[in-house]
Amino acid sequence: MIGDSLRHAVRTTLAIGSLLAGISTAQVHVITVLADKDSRYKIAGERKPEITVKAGEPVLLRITARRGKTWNRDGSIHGFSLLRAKDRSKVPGWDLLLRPGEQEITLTAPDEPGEYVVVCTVICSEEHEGMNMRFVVTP
Ligand SMILES: [Cu+2]
Repeated sequence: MIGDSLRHAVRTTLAIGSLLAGISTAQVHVITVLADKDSRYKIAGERKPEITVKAGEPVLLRITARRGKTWNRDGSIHGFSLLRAKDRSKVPGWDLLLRPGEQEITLTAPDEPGEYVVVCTVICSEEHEGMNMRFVVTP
């Protein structure tokens, strides 16, 4: 009797869990980026990497980072920091430090549509200043 109700409770919990998982994976915008050893962001299939998101949408950033010539004492090898293009101000929650290998970060797209830029914040080589990419938020 107790066993039955426990099994029922477990089944119900699993059902709700897979339902929620289905909803979240359907809505989240997965973006795959390579922060490469030559101090460049790369996106598969794009000659010039660029990210476009919808204002306020959930984003799963899947980044693989490869070590350049230099890195931070704390082990960060590249940064991924989002700035508003008009005044270069940082977007809260989007100031990331990357470790070697693949990492996944859950984020929320900025609420304000417009032009942004992603910049590296780790001095990763003499090419570091050129490590940036366009980021567009659509309404
Ligand atoms: Cu870098």
